[in-house]
This record gives sequence, C-alpha cells and structure tokens, in this order.
Amino acid sequence: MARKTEPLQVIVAEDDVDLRELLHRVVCDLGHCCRTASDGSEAWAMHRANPADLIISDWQMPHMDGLQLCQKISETDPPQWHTHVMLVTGRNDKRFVEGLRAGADEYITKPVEIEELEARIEAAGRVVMVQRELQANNSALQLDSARDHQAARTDPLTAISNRLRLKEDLAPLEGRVSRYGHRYCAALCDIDWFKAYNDSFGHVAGDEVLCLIARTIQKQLRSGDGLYRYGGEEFLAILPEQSLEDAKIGMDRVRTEVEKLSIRHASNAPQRVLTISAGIAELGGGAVGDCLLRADAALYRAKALGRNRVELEDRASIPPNL
Ligand code: GH3
Ligand code: MG
Ligand code: MG
Ligand code: MG
Repeated sequence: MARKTEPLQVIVAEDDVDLRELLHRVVCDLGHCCRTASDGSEAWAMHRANPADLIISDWQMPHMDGLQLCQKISETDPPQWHTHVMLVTGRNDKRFVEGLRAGADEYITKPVEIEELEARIEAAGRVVMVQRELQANNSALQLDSARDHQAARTDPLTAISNRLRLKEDLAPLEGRVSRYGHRYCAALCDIDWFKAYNDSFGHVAGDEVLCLIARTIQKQLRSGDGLYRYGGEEFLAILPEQSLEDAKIGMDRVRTEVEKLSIRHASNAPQRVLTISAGIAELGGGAVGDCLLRADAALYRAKALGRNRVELEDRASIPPNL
C-alpha cells in the first residue's frame, strides 16, 4: 500500500478550457488545492506569488509554453525547493524529451486518461513528501550545526566567548592594523585575590561571582568590543578604534562598576570587596601575541602596585616599529 500524502499545492496550466476543467476536477477530487492558469506566464506568476508543489502544464500555450515554464522554474526556484512538473503532451509528440531536459519530472499524453492521471498525481505527491521531509531534516541539521558551532565558542560558565572564538577573532586583526590602519587595544582583567574568595566561600559561590563579574564587564563595554574568558578568573576585552588613553578611561569605568557590586571579600583578603585589576596594550603593527604579553606585563604591574587599578603598557619598552 503506497503511503498517503498530504494535500499538495497544484497549478494546472492549460489553454484548452475543457481539459483545464477536467484536470482541475481530478486534482480537487484527490484532495489537493488547485489553481488554474490559461497559459504559462499566468502559471509562472501564480507560482512566484505562492509556490506550487506540483505544476501540471500543457506544452502548447500562448505567451509562454510548457517548455519555457519548465526552464523558468528550474532557473529560478531556490535549489532546496522541489517543484514537481508534469508536462501534458500529444501522444506521438517526441518533444517531451526536450521538456524532461528542461526540468520537467515526467509527462502524460493526451487524451488524458483519468485513472493514469490520478495515479501519477499520487506518485508525484509521494516524491514531494520525500522532498519536504529531506528539506525539514536539512533545516534541522543546519540549525543543530549552527548551535554546535556557537556552543563550541562559548564559555559554558559565564556564557561569554571562549579561547577558540578569541583565536578566530584575533586572526584577522594584525592585517587590519597593518593594511587599513585600524587600531585595537587589548585589556586583560583579573579578579583580585580570588583564590582567597574561593577558599572562604567555596567554588559554587566563586562560580556565581565569575558570572556576575563577566556580565558587569560586558555591560560596560561598547557594542563592537569583544569580551572573552581568557583563563580561570581572567577576562580579555578587545577594544577596536580606541587609543590607550580612551581604553584606560573605559576600563577604569569597568573596574569601578565591579567594585560597586560590593561583593564581600574573604576575611583574610587584603580588600573588603572583590575588585579587578587590568593591563592594557595597543596592537600596533606587531604580532597579536606580543600585544597580549605587553597587556599581561601591565596587569602584573597593576597587581604589584596594589591591585584594583588599571595600568597601561610601558610604551618606552616597545621597539619603535611596533
Ligand atoms: P591575584 O590577585 O594575584 O590574581 O590573586 P588570585 O588569588 O586571584 O590569583 P591566583 O592565580 O592565585 O588564583 C586564581 C584563583 O581563581 C584560583 C581558583 O581558585 C580561582 N578560579 C579559577 N577558575 C575558576 C573557576 O572557574 N571557578 C571558580 N570558582 N574559581 C576559579
Ligand atoms: Mg495547448
Ligand atoms: Mg589570574
Ligand atoms: Mg586573580
């Protein structure tokens, strides 16, 4: 027993009124939705307005014949669509070969025998159903793959970008600096005395704080800036089109906002509330890796100078070509 098909959207293109009505009746009796056109261009306009699953088209019609209609459909339908085209040709007319080559899926000869037509429409319906299922599966696979792609680049704890995304995002930056003169600053942020916090309040509380601080930093950044989880309690912000001085103002704002969260620190920590320190370096014409090393050195200095502060890279130590 052949599988049942869902109702199809059918267009009948036929200039002969009697045959058009006959085809229309057979299609409707099989439970499908049928629109009728008296020539190819009318059928084409209908298909464009509301795509059909099946087009039953006469060969010879005024304005646009069945062959031209087939060509139009195969040229302009998106590749993932399947519009099943059935050509209606004269019994001894061998031109159906040309029609099949132009994109028709099958042909039926005149005079049309109703039983044969019904069986062919049912068979076409099965093909359309398989195509619909394939398309639905394909869309689901594409969605899954997009989700997997996104998940692989997202830090599962804080939901900000991870090192893999960072690596991909950093790759084109050197070229943009040297070729187009764009400028970027990298700001490496680190939570102060975070080990003491974890030791005092436990890892779960520490995880919550990491999320809160990530959200706080993110909120203060501009929409074109990038924020990445760089290491355990370290975040890296990439700040496009900012001078070191602008970046310092921005990161001081971030630092202040984290301090204003007033998260009580461990009693053995030298600070009353949780804070962050940051080191900033500018990506000049040199390698991204060097820029991150300079940002790290600046962060180290911020730590050494008492923490809860933002330090800029030491420009004097950079060779003039960078
Ligand atoms: P400093 O001010 O010098 O940065 O001191 P610190 O204690 O923050 O630095 P240290 O490198 O000694 O310790 C970092 C701590 O961050 C160690 C670990 O307890 C904590 N940490 C790192 N990753 C995670 C995480 O994913 N979750 C939690 N809860 N804690 C983390
Ligand atoms: Mg005709
Ligand atoms: Mg650290
Ligand atoms: Mg730390």
